Amino acid sequence: MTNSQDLFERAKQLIPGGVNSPVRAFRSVGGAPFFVKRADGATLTTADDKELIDFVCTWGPAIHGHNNPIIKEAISKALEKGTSFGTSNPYEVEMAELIVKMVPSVEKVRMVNSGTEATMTAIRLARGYTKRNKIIKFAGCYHGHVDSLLIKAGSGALTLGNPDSAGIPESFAQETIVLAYNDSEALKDAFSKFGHDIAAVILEPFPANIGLIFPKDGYLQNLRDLCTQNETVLIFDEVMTGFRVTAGGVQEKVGITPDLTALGKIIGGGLPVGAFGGKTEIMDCLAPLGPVYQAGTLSGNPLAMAAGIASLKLLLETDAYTRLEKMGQQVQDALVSTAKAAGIPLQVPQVASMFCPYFSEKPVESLDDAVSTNTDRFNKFFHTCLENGVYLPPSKYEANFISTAHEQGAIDQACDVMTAALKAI
Ligand code: KE4
Repeated sequence: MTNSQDLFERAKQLIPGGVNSPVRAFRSVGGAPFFVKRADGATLTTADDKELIDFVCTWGPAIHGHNNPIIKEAISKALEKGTSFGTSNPYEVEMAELIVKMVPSVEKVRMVNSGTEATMTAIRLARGYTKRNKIIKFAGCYHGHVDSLLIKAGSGALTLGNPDSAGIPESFAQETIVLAYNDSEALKDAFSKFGHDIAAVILEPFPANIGLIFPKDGYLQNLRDLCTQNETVLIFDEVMTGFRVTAGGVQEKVGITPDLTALGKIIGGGLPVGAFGGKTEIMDCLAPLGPVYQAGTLSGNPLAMAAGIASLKLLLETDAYTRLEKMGQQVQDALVSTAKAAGIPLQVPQVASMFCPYFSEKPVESLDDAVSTNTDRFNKFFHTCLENGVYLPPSKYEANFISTAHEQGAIDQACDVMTAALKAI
């Protein structure tokens, strides 16, 4: 009773949809999800003893691949001293020092246990600091399952076709203004209409929950200027892109400084984690110093901190980003050239170790563009790759991740499988 099919049957009796996170359910690509019993390097071993080259990388955290020996060693060293103390521990200080060093816009940081907690608290903090209620988010951006942000959300919400979740009171939704990403006119209109009522703008600077979309020239700078002019808090949700696209995230890459940043994934080395940080003036509004409350039993958990510290140090001490960029470009080149030769309309935006195959004639610059890409072709591509040992994210709205554990052999093999899958379409 331990193969994927049996496990899924048992899971469905007790866990809604048989999954603890909807995007794992394969609802948009079809078919039944597989279960994984172990993972090593770039490889997942399923409950059916099938080995897969993994491009999901547990949705971002596994930038050094799975079961990395140095991260594992860090966790077991911490484990010898216990799992959770309910008091502060030395790892939390080292983690804060690392984050502040790697992301200069973060002057102070607070650890939490998920990306959702990070964005949820950043919003509350911005509202408490500005004493304003309205926030702006962008259609298709996903910031975790926060009530005020599950409006026109991306990732699993979009995959399941319900970007507006049930259970959110209209009174909450009214405080959230949703704009189209990359539309500077819409931004200007919103600020001229609501200007000094807007507490915060939150966005994924490179939206990666509608696939992978890049800002038009000047778009982020324009947003930065409007927030400054209106004393609105600019929040970059870098839960996914932080430490992924560069050590300092998108903000380092594009040279735009947000007021607050939400972080997660990589800083936990695969264990539950989130963090948010930014200007001292804003962060000091947080309890116990200020009136904005936030708390967490397991925040700064020593095991997660030890794993995250090892993960960040590995990024600082190796030439990870050079290798990751090279592998990202190799995958993009292979897919684009094969699709061109086969006459298949395909876009493959790529940045560092993130890429996303869109079956589309034209470049994807907005949520509408992403929605209109060819879902059937993506699903065929997904399943053909999976049948041949390559696991891509089970939704056309998710980004693919490469890790430093994807040795050249795995990348070459994956490119062969993906290009063959393209031709098969
Ligand atoms: P978590 O609460 O899932 O740790 O983080 C939420 C979150 C916040 N911000 C961004 C930009 C994110 O991408 C996420 C979570 N990412 C999804 C994958 N696109 C997690 C996968 C899942 O929901 O199972």
